[in-house]
Amino acid sequence: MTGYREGDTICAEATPRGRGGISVVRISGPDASRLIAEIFDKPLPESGRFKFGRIIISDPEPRPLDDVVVSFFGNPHSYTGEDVIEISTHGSPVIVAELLEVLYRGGARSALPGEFTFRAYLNGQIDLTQAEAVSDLIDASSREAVQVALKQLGGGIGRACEEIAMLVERLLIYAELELDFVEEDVELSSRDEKLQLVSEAIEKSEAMLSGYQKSRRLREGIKVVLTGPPNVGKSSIYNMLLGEARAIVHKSPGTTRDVLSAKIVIGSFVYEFYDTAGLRETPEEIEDEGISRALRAVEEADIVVEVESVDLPGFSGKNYQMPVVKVTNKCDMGKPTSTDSISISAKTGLGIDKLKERLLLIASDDVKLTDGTINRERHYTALNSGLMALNRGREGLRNGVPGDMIAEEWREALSAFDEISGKKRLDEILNTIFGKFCIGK
Ligand SMILES: Nc1nc2c(ncn2[C@@H]2O[C@H](COP(=O)(O)OP(=O)(O)O)[C@@H](O)[C@H]2O)c(=O)[nH]1
Ligand SMILES: [Mg+2]
Repeated sequence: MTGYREGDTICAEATPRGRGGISVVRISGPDASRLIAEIFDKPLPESGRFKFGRIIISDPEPRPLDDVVVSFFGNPHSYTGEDVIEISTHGSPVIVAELLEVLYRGGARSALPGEFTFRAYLNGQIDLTQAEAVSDLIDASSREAVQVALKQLGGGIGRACEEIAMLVERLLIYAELELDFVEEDVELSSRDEKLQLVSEAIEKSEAMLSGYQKSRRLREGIKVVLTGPPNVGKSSIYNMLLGEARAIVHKSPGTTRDVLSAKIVIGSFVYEFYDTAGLRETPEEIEDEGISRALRAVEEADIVVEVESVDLPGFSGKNYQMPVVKVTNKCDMGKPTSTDSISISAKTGLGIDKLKERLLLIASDDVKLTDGTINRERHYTALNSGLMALNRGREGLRNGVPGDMIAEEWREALSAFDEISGKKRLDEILNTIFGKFCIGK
């Protein structure tokens, strides 16, 4: 288990350790107001208010420690759902250490990592996905990641799961009731009605799953594959984007045979670029393998960059599943013939910024995530197993499988959806989520 105890009063420094403008010490639990009454020279402010005053400690003679601001958030209108008091001191590690010492002596205990957030979860202030969002928000390293975490903090995932769970709950209730009346052969709802309920649940689950792919890309990198015939300058563009000569560039066609990849950051997105073998009809044997690898890379791409050059004009005319950016290279040699492509020169750097801008635009368009977008392996696994149970249940309904067996599928689906929002408090889930927190959160 997480090692958290409930019911006692915890305290910790909520700001990073060290010297600064202010430091904040946070206290949560039933003894919070008593602890402050013992050391603050003013009465506790009303809930939701703050008061400026002095901390005086007995050492054993009374001695002033610091002038502080005390904020009070009365149960249940606080982060944790308990009485919470935040003391803003001057940002000195010595003051903070002494203050904490006094609180320990008064009966408070040092909070474990993530324990404030854990209490918020226990007291129903937030669900598990929101607790994860708090940790994501603190860890976010790009603007987009902050956006995603903030959305999740709003509880959209929990609500989306709840919507699906309610559909499944109805199916389960029908199934259980019908089992009770099995002798009388009562049917509380028609098979069509049940099929409609489960289909709706399946559709919603699938929509949530597809959003996952996008949000994962945000963190792991957007796959951009350079493709086109040999010698148009794919490797040169790749090197230019990376800012170093990673791929071999040569005037003889068919130089690139393996797929190379490297990550770079454009704007606040991470892109993973792939340089591939040129696509041509009559290659040598080893090049043939390179070409099939190139084709596979294109299939897995998030964005395809198709390259032609002034001396070797012509695009493939292929239809791709993903966004395509057309690029005409070697514009230092003359004017391009096609008009719907970006003119660049890997030799002089002309137009490279335009290419980057286009890639940025595609990525930002692509990540307009909805409220219910899941973004963790944990969500994905649970959602997926819920979806599989729903599909099995639907098959069962269609094939006239006995009601008790179908009910089992609904139960499994329901527990999968509850697992995401944490309605079911599984020890191991709690450990992995709260174990990563820092103290004071
Ligand atoms: N003039 C000019 N030559 C280029 C440019 N980009 C590539 N090349 C030349 O075109 C040839 C093929 O380049 P490479 O990057 O190996 O093409 P790839 O086969 O598509 O990877 C090399 O001789 C490069 O020096 C460019 O922008 N301008
Ligand atoms: Mg090449």
